[in-house]
Amino acid sequence: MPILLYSVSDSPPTLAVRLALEALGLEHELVDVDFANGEHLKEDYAKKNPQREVPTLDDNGFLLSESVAILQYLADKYSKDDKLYPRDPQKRAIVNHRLFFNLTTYYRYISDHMAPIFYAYKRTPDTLKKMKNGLSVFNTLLEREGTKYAAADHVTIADFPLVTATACLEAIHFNISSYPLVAKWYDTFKNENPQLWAVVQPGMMEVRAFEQNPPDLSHIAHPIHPTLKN
Ligand SMILES: N[C@@H](CCC(=O)N[C@@H](CS)C(=O)NCC(=O)O)C(=O)O
Repeated sequence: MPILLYSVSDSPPTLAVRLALEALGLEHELVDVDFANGEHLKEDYAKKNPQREVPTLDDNGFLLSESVAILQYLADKYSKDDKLYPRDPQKRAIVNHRLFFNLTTYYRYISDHMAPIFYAYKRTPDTLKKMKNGLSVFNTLLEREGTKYAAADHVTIADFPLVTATACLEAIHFNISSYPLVAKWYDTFKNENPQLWAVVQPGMMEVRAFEQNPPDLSHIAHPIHPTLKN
């Protein structure tokens, strides 16, 4: 049975995992989760992922959620060499650092700033400030390490979620030129990896469309978002 990935087409963490599947050349099937109707919140889905989030991987019955854990698992299990996820402890530590930097800071603040599209929170000077701080830190990391990609001179799994997070900024027309090394890294990724960018671009365009016309999720009873029914 091929690998299954429970997915939402414009979800940045889902797209990051799809980049890994593509980079590893793994046969897989996307199982579309009907986010707009709260399918991920239902008990059936919660059996697969109690966090009620996408993505969730099903590798022949082995269920795994949290995109970073999935990226690490796929690279560990299926990579033919150690380029995408180096085995050298220090090189691997840099990749892990970038993955956690993205999860805890960079994407977190981008997502908080973007969330109003989906959940009618307010975009505030504070969400903007935190997002800009994440960008500034990423720019500094690229400057200090002097690498072409986020964690090495070649693509690693660290680039995947950082790219899909940055694609959200492109979707909402946030200009990243004040962070020149981030802008250069993002362009390099797109230009040197067109087959990977082709995975992300349609999702980025969907987020862009939602920025113009936010989806109406008000009918969904959601356990954590106070702007929806509880
Ligand atoms: N830390 C998780 C975050 C996943 C996540 O935030 N997924 C969003 C879609 S982009 C989700 O499923 N949200 C559920 C909801 O908002 O109800 C990961 O990296 O996999």
